[in-house]
Amino acid sequence: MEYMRMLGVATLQTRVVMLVDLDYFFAQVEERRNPSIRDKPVVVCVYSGRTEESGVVSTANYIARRFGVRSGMPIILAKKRLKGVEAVFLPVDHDYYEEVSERVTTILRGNADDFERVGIDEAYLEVSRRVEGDFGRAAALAQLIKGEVRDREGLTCSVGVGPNKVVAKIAADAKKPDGLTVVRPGEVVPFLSPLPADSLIGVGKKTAERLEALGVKTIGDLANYDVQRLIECFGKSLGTYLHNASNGIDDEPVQERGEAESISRIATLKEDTLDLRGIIEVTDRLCKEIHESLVQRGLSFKSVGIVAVMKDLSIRTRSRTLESPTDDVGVLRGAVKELFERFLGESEIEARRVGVRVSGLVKGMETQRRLTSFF
Ligand code: TTP
Ligand code: MG
Repeated sequence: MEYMRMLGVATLQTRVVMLVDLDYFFAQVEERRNPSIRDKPVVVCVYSGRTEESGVVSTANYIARRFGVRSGMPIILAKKRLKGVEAVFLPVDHDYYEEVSERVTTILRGNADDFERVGIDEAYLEVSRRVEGDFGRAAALAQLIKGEVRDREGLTCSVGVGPNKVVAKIAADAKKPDGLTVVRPGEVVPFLSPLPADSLIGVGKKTAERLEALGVKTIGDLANYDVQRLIECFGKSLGTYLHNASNGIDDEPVQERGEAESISRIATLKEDTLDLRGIIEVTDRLCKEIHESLVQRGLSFKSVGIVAVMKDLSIRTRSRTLESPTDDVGVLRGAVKELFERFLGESEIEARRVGVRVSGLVKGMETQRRLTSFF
């Protein structure tokens, strides 16, 4: 082992991954800004402007959730549920939440070997090296991080710790708000088995319905389902993923998304839709434009991302990192199609605008090959 280390060869050790998710984020930031609303139901809204009350709920604090208020619900319905209660309705202040999010990101990044922000209030931290594969130390580190976020930003978060991203994510959802759930490698299967199949990332409403038709309700059912049949039903990529993830297997790396250097294009759809074919028609055009720009600049990309601005104006993003950089427009189109396929399967509301982004940009592979063959 020592000898391997001397040679600089990475030794195999248990991975330890954390998912940190801020609690009722937008509403919690509003509570912190104005602590006098803390004991009341707080509902943060995206007002569409058509009438005074038209629009949807972005998020709500846990007091409001006890009255049945949920993200994505029409404001009118939230008001109905809170009738007779002294509740606070506020408009979203996205720029402010983004600022807070960036400061939290800095705290989290400082506690990770590798870091990946996945949304405005969520990030993966690879901590394998700093805790030397020890889950007890990881739990202590998670408490430390929660303390730092609380002391410096006045916010609570929920943390999941597991041997990979899939497990960490589900663990973080297991106890909220202000939760900490640690799932050691030996506990993964019993932890996952009883949970509904749609607790897995990537299993949205549609996929869950199709699984249910196959008699698959829990992650345990999915883990025991024949992998070949899953591939027949869902295609190679999703089928293999469902099989592995339900068995607690996932080796997706935690990695920074390289957002600093990226090329992106976005377009508004003719009508709000969830139809894959219509969306792909638009994104194929965006891919072509991005490809042109890449060729002009002699660049290859390592990551592909999609963005969707939904009917309620919320913004959703997904991305994938490739095994090696490429400038192939076919690979780009394929990755975008796959990401949208999975994303649309999970989404309940229609998309209004869609976009494509490539990042992790490096100088073109062709150039590199030519240079190497020169010597
Ligand atoms: P989430 O982390 O999904 O939700 P949350 O942080 O409000 O609550 P939880 O305690 O369950 O983690 O989303 C993060 C933020 O994204 C949320 O505060 C508001 C915004 N958002 C929307 O605008 N619309 C939506 O439909 C959802 C789900 C979130
Ligand atoms: Mg959250």
